[in-house]
Amino acid sequence: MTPTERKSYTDAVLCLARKPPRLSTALYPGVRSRFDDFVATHINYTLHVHYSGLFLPWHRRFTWLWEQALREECSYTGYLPYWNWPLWAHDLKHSPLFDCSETSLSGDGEYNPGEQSLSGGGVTLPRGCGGGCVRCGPFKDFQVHLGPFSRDLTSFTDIPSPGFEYHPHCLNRSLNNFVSSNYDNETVVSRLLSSTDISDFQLVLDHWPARPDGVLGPHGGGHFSLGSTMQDLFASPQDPAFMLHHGMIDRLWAMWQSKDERHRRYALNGTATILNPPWGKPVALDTVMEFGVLDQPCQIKEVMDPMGHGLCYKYT
Ligand SMILES: [Cu+2]
Repeated sequence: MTPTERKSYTDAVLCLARKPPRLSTALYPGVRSRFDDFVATHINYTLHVHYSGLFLPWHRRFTWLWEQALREECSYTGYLPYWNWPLWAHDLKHSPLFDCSETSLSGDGEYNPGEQSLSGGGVTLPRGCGGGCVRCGPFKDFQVHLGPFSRDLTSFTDIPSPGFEYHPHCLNRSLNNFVSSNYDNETVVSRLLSSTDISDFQLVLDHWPARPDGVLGPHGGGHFSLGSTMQDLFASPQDPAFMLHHGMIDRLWAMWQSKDERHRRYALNGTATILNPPWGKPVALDTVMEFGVLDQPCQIKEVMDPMGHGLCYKYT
């Protein structure tokens, strides 16, 4: 993107953050803007659309709806950008995305001496470079309203506290080259694109190399390389980088699908429940996905082709 195109994108995002929400603030106290409608919708469906058969199709439509809102409600004339991870995986803060210039998505947060390294499942992720509030670039002093949620995936079966409560706080970033260079590099992307079937693709995306302990794949890697706002499984769309991260995931899925139309275009695997428990209902092409106030429900088969059913986009 040219610098002008980048600026028009962040201007449109800031515009959505100033527009009134469609969700009721009485029912969803933390929803204060149109931007927050997207965050709350993501929170609402989190326990269905992650680590499950709904992950790829649901986020495809979610990012498309975001692009539509930017265009229809904020006069954006460009496209949803994607974050091409390997280009800057070794040096996030000098990336045009995160250098904190006026044409970036802002950059690192202020240094927070209290930020800890993260351990779990046999891996330790060293702390990032920031850990505090973002104080420069287009999202300088940006206020988010929802979360934070606990990182523990296994301790709940319903939307946990703080739910949709109003908790104004700053956008937190902590750029982490260790995470991005290990989990979002060229080798990982090539491995993802050479996946043999959809379950292999999903495994590489979320756990690579394949381990039951939840080692990060490039999906988690992108989330964990940016800081605590982006690490939040429920409320991560509050980091303006979220949609670009998912743009890249969608791009790689689309590229992978188009390499073998017959076997991959409509390939699905998994259930409609997080972590695919044995009792989860397997997804199928006629499984209905919901988007709350963002859109009518639609069937999975309507999003399997980015050029079909009114989506009408492609990646170059
Ligand atoms: Cu998500």
